[in-house]
Amino acid sequence: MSESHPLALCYLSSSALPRQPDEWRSRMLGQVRYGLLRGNSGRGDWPSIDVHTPRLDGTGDICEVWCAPRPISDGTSGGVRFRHTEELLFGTLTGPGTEPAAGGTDPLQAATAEAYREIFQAIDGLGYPFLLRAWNYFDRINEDSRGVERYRQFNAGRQDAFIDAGRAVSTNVPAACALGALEQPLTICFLASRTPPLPIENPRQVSAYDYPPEYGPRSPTFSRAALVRLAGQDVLFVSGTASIVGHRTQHPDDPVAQTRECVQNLQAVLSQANGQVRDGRFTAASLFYKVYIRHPEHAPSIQAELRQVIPHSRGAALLQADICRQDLLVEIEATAGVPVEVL
Ligand code: 3EB
Repeated sequence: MSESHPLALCYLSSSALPRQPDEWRSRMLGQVRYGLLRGNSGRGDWPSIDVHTPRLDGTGDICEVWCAPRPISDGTSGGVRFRHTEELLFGTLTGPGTEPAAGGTDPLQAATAEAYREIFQAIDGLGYPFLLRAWNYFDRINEDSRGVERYRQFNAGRQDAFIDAGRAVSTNVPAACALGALEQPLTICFLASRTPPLPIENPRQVSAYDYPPEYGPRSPTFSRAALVRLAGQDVLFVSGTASIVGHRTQHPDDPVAQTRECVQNLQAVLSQANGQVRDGRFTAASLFYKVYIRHPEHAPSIQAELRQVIPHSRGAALLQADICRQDLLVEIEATAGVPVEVL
């Protein structure tokens, strides 16, 4: 692992974590463990969450580990567990499970608003006010509860919290993703910084914060990517990227065509970002991908297509998850500009 970079990524199984040298583990900002999980092995002295998204490309789990040269300190703030460096803060938060409550606002909307309030309180209080990237997971994302789809309730709660905190709900918004995982209480991890990112949009797509109301009364609050310069290193956090052109889903019944469309959208985002950086070009081939797939039986054809269209990538983790629109079969995300180690 590159020791000089302000931010680096490592992918390994949780069983391999304890085998890493202490010095390596001392650089961990935090960990996200993906798979069909039992128990909570692989936990340590850093923020950590488990995401119940079975692996479709192997057995066991895969941990995404964020590393930094010398994390300065860690702690908790409300429900947020965090660890930070001079420039960056990684945090995790797990909300309450969403048992339907009697009457009032739907519990997921309220839980989401509360979670984001706690995140904003934490990052504002600690001096890392710029939310760069958020990963959101919760169960039954496409199910209705009280006549409203849970993803839409999540969007309402998220937007409530941004507004209550006096934050922008368009243009200057973080990169994000929101996926459905199995029996998953609202679970969020995020990166925040001391310096503001540059939000990146995709010219092929309507900005999500400008989606028309047919996708829900409250628009999603995210940008297509967030570009941040950390000690001379340009890092690009690419949001979950799906088969959407304009605001419409493309190829509703064709997982392979959706995969191709996702990659075209990714390329468009990378190329927008490349127009904003002085040196170094972000390329699709240099990335390691997380690929969320709705139906496990689509995994082989999606994987084959990805190998065709991005032949020399650093690889990918294929995970079973529900995507936020019923007709989306696949969603792809990555982080560019960070060294990636796949152990
Ligand atoms: C889309 O482009 C697909 O609600 O945070 C992608 C990334 C999607 C982030 C979110 C949703 C989110 O609209 C879905």
